[in-house]
Amino acid sequence: RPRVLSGIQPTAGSFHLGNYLGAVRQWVALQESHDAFYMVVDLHAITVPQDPRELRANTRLAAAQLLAAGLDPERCTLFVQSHVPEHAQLAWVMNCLTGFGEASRMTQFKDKSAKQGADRASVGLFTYPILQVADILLYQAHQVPVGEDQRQHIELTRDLAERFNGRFGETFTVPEPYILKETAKIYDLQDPTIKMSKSASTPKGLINLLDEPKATAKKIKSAVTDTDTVIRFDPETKPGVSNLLTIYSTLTGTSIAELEEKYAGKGYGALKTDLAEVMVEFVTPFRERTQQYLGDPETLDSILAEGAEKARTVAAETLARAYDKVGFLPAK
Ligand code: AQP
Repeated sequence: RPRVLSGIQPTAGSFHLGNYLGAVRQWVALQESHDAFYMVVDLHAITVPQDPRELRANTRLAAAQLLAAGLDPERCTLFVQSHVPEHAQLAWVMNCLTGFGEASRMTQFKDKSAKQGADRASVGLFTYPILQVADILLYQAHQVPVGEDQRQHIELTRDLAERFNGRFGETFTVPEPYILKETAKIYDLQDPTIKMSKSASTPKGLINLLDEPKATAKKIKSAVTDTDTVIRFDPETKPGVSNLLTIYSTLTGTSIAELEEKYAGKGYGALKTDLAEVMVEFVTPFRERTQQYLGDPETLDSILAEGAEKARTVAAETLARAYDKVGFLPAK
């Protein structure tokens, strides 16, 4: 079975619809066909200031949401990044292989550091993509299911894997991004030209899966569309309507063409009312399942402990090979 790896940050509490449709949904599907490793990336979460208590709670909450979304510990390896120390260890080696200019070209760092003020941004935020390189290479992942915003980081991973292999001999699998065109980028409901994101979106533009279903329905109903009335998938000229059609189509398994036909001659109001209902039907059981997993922290922690043990077996083997290749003296 080919291997996949991906991670999600435990920073915001609730996952948003972009996280789910862009990434987590694919994780659930891929556990059936792939040897899948998924993690809550708490090391990445401290690249911006964090409250320790919140981080701990959000790490469990992220794991509970992944299980609620359909990850099955019998079918995939689910773990917390900091439980596997090899991530930080391989990241150091990868740091030493990355050019300063190369790391400086990462657009996500540029955006995020600009928002924080260049002097406030941590060195950890700067080297974040390199930790991500280590995350992926440790598991010899063939594919990495992510949203479009991560493409550049996967490119960096490929470059560094090839560089390491070229310099020290075949060690790492060179991974491919796994990005589904339809859901690669879910857009903000109020500004459908920017991606839905926990940091850039306004509350009305962002759907948090754990919000009150009623509030979520309201956000769908007040989503920005356009002055036209035709329901047609055309991201260039009708980004708002197209975004709603993408969400609707993915959550129900109905094709966009069928939706266009279904709503031909009807107004945006009808589309939004129905989509609001679809959303409520989706988030209601999701919230309940998340609460169930959270209500039993012992089971949750033991799932994560087992996951970490499985992950460490793979990670330790790769790290040992990489350490040997770069010339570290083995510890006796
Ligand atoms: N709008 C989106 N459309 C499609 N995929 C998305 N992802 C995030 N937003 C969208 C994908 O979700 C996965 C987890 O990403 P993350 O751990 O970076 O989560 P996040 O920090 O909560 O994502 P945000 O909202 O994008 O954070 P900020 O605002 O900090 O930039 C990834 O695979 C990502 O591609």
